[in-house]
Amino acid sequence: MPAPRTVLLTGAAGGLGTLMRGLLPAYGYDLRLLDMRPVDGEPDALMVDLADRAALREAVRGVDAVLHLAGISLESTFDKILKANVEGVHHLYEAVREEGVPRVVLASSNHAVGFTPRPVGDDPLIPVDTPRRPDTFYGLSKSFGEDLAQLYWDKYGIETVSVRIGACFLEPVNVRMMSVWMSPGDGARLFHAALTAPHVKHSVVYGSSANTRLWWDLGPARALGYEPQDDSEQYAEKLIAKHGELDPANPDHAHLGGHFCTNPPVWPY
Ligand code: NAI
Ligand code: 15L
Repeated sequence: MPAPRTVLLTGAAGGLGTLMRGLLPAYGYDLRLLDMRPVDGEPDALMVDLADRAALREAVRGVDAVLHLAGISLESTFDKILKANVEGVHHLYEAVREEGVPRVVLASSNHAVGFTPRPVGDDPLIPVDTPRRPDTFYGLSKSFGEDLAQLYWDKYGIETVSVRIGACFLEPVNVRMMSVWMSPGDGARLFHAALTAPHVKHSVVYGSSANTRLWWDLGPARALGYEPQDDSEQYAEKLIAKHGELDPANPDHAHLGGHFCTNPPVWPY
């Protein structure tokens, strides 16, 4: 596959979409933006709901790849998750198949494996082939997305990198996040690697920085050419002074998914 130039970025109005539409053009991409909401400062962005199959097909026409970030990004009702994240991702893959787009980079999430106990002490890092253990309907929809991506590779030869993103924000805001944090700069590096690596078939990788307190294996991401530059440890003193170290007796600290396992944040719409 030649290096993609024109990339459809879905979810462009969201937090991660906003960070990536700022950073990815420096890698030479011509981004086509899509969201169901207006995208600040981008009057040409396509306002399309993932429910609208005809509009989605038009949106993917002619692009070299899709970076699919759109969808519900927290817990919600099963019905809302079903529409946005299950039917929505199916509609996206159907559009991609119909229009012959060769590569998708899919925003999966650590919450597809959120009930996996976090490593403690000398425990090995969690591999990408650890059994799926979703911690929410949201995590379950990400698990579905990974399976759908595998199906579209096996059946139609559409390549996908499913990125189980940890938490991509400007800074980690709690002690768990020091283990799963992906700096925006590393996010752009990883998405660029996922868009350009040759012969990815369907690959699943974890998405985070090279954190000192990392919980999972970044080997598969590095195999795509990803070279993380950041480490959340620079925030450790401040965060530990504020919150203390992780407490093994606290259920919110027991699993990869943190408080999504106990009291997940709910999507507001
Ligand atoms: P966000 O909630 O800020 O943005 C999601 C965007 O998707 C919103 O702008 C929303 O309008 C759009 N959207 C939702 N439903 C849609 C629909 N039916 N049709 C069209 N657009 C729709 O989420 P964020 O943080 O930017 O995350 C982006 C993606 O990355 C999500 O898929 C999320 O699950 C995934 N992810 C993000 C992480 C992070 O740290 N930000 C961590 C793990 C996964
Ligand atoms: C996610 O999947 C969410 O989309 C994001 O908002 C963060 O909360 C992140 O996981 C996390 O695990 O912290």
